[in-house]
Amino acid sequence: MLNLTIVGRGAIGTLLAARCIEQNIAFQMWWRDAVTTPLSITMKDGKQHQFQQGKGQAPDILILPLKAWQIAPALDEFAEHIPTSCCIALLHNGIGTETLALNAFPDNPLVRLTTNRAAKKQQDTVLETGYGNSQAGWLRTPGDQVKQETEALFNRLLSPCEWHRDIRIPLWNKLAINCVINPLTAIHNIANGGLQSPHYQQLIAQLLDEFLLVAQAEKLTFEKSDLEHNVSQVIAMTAENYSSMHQDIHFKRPTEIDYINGYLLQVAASHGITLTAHQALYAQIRQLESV
Ligand code: KPL
Repeated sequence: MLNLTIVGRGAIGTLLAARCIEQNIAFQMWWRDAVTTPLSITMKDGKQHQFQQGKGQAPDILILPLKAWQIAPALDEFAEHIPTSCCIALLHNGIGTETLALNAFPDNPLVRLTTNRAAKKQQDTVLETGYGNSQAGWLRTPGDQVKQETEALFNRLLSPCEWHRDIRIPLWNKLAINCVINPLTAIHNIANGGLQSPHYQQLIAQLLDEFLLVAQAEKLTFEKSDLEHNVSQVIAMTAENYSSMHQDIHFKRPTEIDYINGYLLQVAASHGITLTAHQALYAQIRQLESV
């Protein structure tokens, strides 16, 4: 049986641990030794689970369900302790940690995931807030047997989970959603559903136009109507929820802006493209982070 290790005390990591219990998958959680309080989660169906720090067996699969900005320090921390056979899985919003992981672990299999499952955390208590599908793709593919076992495991853990030959497509699709909903809800201090107001429609259209310019420069093909549909569908389906960036600003935590609008701005700059609307949101979030 594969030894699955989930790193950190984040909302999505805790949700994965609960999914392991539901799916009868053996796992351990790793977090800093100094933290001794258990983590607890309440699922949408009302079931509750509690977790303690694991025993420290060497993992076969190491999942990093962390904030994007926590990935670089985590990679540094694990680089020396993880065997080359261990599969490293990155699961976070935004884009930009993939090359870091490929360089930090030059021989390990690497998988990149994104999920629409949702959970939120306050202190040591997590609440499952939404169901959704997940997308996955290999950044570095292992041999056939490990590949099949790993894919089967993620299919159970994050079901329904769709595997892509080019993970960039689902990652950019999610980026389009996050680079609209996350900064706008954080700046205007509203739940996702607040973006249904006519007041925001022109700006949302401009943000998507700018996104498309960069995607085209990267030779990634998206239809504007699909992006508009996806953004409004997520807004409607998560209307009552507060976005992760809203929560980060609210609780005075660092945001993932550098991996969302910041990533888009960086790719745009590499093509000589200026994005006024994304630049303005980026500056406003940076300002909010500093107060
Ligand atoms: O991924 C999200 C987030 O909050 O980070 C969305 C899809 C915007 C849901 O709130």
